[in-house]
Amino acid sequence: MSFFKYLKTITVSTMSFVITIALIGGCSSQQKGEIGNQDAASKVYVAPGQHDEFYSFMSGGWSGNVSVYGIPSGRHLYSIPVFSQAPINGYGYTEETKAMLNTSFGFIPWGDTHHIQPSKTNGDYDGRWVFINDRNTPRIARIDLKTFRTDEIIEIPNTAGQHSSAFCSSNTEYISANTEYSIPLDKPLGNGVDVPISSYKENFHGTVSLIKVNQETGEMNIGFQIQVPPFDYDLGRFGLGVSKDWVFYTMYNTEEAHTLLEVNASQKDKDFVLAINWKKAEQAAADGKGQVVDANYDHNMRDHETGIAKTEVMKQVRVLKPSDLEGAIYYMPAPKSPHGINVSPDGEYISEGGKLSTVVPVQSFSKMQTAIQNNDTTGSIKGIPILKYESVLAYEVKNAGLGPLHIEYDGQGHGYNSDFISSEIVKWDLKTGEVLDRHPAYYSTGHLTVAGGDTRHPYGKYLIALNKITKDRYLPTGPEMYAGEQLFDISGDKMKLLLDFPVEGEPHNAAEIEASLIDSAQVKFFKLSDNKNPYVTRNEHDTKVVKDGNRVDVYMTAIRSHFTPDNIEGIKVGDTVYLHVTNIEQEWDIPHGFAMKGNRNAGMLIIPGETRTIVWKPQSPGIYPFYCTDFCSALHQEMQGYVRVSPANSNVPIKYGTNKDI
Ligand code: K7E
Ligand code: CUA
Repeated sequence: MSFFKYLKTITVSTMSFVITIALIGGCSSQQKGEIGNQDAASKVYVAPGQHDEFYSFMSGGWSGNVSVYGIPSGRHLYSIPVFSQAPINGYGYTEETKAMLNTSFGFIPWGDTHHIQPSKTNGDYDGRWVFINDRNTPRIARIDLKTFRTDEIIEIPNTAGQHSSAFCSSNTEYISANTEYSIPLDKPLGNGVDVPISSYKENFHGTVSLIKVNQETGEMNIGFQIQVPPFDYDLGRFGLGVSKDWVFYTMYNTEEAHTLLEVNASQKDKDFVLAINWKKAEQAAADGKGQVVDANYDHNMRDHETGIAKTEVMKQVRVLKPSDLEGAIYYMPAPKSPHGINVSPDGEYISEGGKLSTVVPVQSFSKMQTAIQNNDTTGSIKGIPILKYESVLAYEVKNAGLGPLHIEYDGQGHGYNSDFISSEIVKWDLKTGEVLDRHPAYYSTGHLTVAGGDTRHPYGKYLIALNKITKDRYLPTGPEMYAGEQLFDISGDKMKLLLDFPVEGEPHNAAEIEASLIDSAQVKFFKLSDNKNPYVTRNEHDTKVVKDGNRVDVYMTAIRSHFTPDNIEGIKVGDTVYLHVTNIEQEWDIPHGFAMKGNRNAGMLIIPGETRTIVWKPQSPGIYPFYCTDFCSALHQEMQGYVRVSPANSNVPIKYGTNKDI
């Protein structure tokens, strides 16, 4: 054993000992169900300087973003701005990033993220991208895992309350996104959008959208939509393995209620899973089936050359009807108001969390195929045949707890479901549905995630319960608290609770990707020579201030520990000043920040090799200091400058410089 390894062993065991003592000391945590032993502490202990085994990407719910944690430590590594402006680095405030938040409704600086899905190759994570939905303004984002940045956002027309999204097929051919709140549609799909709410049954529609992903670039484009009955499409999963050509969605409100849904959408004993053979649907679209209709939706992409996001307004979309998909679209009955749905790693089992039922039904893909061949149906709805519940059912998990919401698989022959009402995780045998273990969770679990649980080969080691109610688990932070996650060890017969950790916003869903798929490919800084931003300044000699009418462009550089220029005069009230700052460092983890006194805007963080632009409209004459916000060097405090703003009618000329009287 090397000396350092020896030292590490001592450190680990000493720390575990300390943690153990701490846990034993707190008997209240014992009462709350902790195992509180050295075993648990050492399993989540990642020594200083060591890295976690997994990245956990968590949706942020109403944060509108994605946060990234290390597993098993629960360390918060980063938050990725997606649908919400992020003053932390200027995302959505800088000229380069603003267009990412454009929509057909205008600039929308906030979102509600629910379902994160990593890209896949052959049904396993490939570490290229993660996709996530915005439920409120229907759109889907793609995050590049080399930079942990949002590279693309596409709006989804003809949908609302887009909850049943963003799910990814086995080879990232498609991302799927569906309507939760059905809406009226314009002609030729509907009778127009200005209709009475009470005409829901006649005039409202749902759509399923399949978004094609470019295999090289990741670029998304809506392949086609399918117009479906006005139910509330809730969650979905693509098949895997034997079922990989299919996609499955849960739905509620087959009652087609439009008010007091908590009562009116819970009338029927059964709702449905919608099953679509997306390969056949793709073929139907390629054959020209359906119709191409007018639409209006924004597609925002970051240009990799200039680093500037651009919006393309899209004007058309192809929409298919169930009648175009004969033999490729079916309903399978499910217990009332099902929520989560998942497909087992081999693709054979499809199970839903029937949140108002105490059983978890598990359907068999092979039985479903037989039922389709035998035309084993009980009628149809708007051209979609309904397969018989009993004909496709593999088994029901009895005693699945109260309020089963979500399901995951570990790849070792087990399924797990979360329970919102009885606050527990239930483990069952994937072949028989026999309940093998149950463990309390604190409290009211929504999604749960097994590391790699939605792939062909789940890692299976850890399960995370994403709990809604945090209550007494942490030091209180007033009336508002972050959600709390619980990490379980699922490597043995019995689930063991290892760790509680609070997380940003409300993570509805998470995905764990093994670190080795991502960490070695990280971009550390951008090559200055590759910077094609039209406002780049590659060296201090090229810095300048250009005034054209009321527009002033400041071409500025930042390097430890000064800006060039750092004294500027000749700017007047009424001018619009574009501050283009290029970080000319070429080293990892040396960002510079930029903030201007009185600017009605955020500051910005500029990564080495990049140019970022913030707009400033000075309101009154005076001297305006600016400074670097990121403690970049021992002389960081000195990284500052002054702008003189003169009255609108003054004749102070443009002058600028660093280390001279201008
Ligand atoms: Cu169950 Cu939006 Cu997937 Cu929350 S969702 S829990
Ligand atoms: Cu640059 Cu502080």
